[in-house]
Parts: sequence; C-alpha cells; structure tokens
Amino acid sequence: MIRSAIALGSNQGDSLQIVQQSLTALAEIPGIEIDAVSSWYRTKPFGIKEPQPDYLNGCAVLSVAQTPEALLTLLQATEIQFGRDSSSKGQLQPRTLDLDLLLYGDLIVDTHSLQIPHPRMTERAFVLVPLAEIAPNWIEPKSGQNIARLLGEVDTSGVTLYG
Ligand code: PH2
Ligand code: MG
Ligand code: MG
Repeated sequence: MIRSAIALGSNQGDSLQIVQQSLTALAEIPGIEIDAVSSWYRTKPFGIKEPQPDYLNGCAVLSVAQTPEALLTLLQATEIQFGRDSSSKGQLQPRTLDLDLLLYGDLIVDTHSLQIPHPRMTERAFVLVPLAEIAPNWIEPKSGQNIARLLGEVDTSGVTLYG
C-alpha cells in the first residue's frame, strides 16, 4: 500500500455531512484505507473572483493499493456520487464536493490529466493547515520541504476551525 494525501472541500449543500459521508464511501472501496482525518475548517474562497460561499475544507491520509490514475478516477466518481456537476466548465463554481489528490508517496507525476504533487497545494492555506495536522513531516517532493515548513510561508487568516 502507498500513503496518499487528499484534500476535501465543499461549499454547497450540507457540507459537513457530504465530506464525512464521502470518506465513509472511500473507506468502503477495496484497496483504500483511511489512516487519518484532519479537523474541519471554514475557509474563505481562495483565488476566486466572484463572490461565493465559504468552504468547508479538510484533508485525509489514505493507504491505497491503486495506481495514482486509478485513485484519481475513484475520487472523481465519488465527487459525482455526491452531486458534483460533472461538466468541465465551472471549475471554480461552488461545488458539493471536491476531492483533490495532493500527494502519493514521494512520487512526482506531470501529465495532462494528472499532476502530483497537486500544483497549487503549496500556496493554499486551506490545504496546508489541515494537512499539517495529520502529516507535518511529509515532504512535498517538488519543493523538497515538509508540510509544516510550507505552512509557515502562507497567510492562514482565512482559515478557522469549523463549528
Ligand atoms: N478550491 C478551489 C479554489 N478555491 N478556496 C477554498 N477556500 N477552498 C477550496 O476548497 C477551494 C478554494 C479549487 O478547487
Ligand atoms: Mg480543488
Ligand atoms: Mg478538484
């Protein structure tokens, strides 16, 4: 099994229920085990120009038997299962569920359909705050720096504990 990290996000519908149930659904897939789940955070929309509701964000560490490509396909299927609009436009529209593949061991993948580590994770406090809770020592292989160190370089003011 390979250790992999994912980010969860939702800013439409019953977000807390959606992210929690999506983890239950992922745990039921053969070859996927959930090793750690972060706290949930309420976060200001980041990098989006139009006004949009706050997000609920968190991260999970998984052990997976799947290849990165197969894991991505399963994450996308789970997004759709939880009501994600499958049309490709509206990338930055509000969504019921966004599951992003962040890290897969220390692998670097750079293809059209898949980039690992997630190319924007190092600038996103809404990813680094929860990820640093559960995987502070994991080295992001492109920067060569661990998650705790990367967290020290971003503005975390838009990220607060949920609830
Ligand atoms: N996801 C994005 C863009 N901006 N901002 C926050 N706060 N949370 C997200 O999950 C998020 C975002 C693209 O997927
Ligand atoms: Mg995303
Ligand atoms: Mg996504």
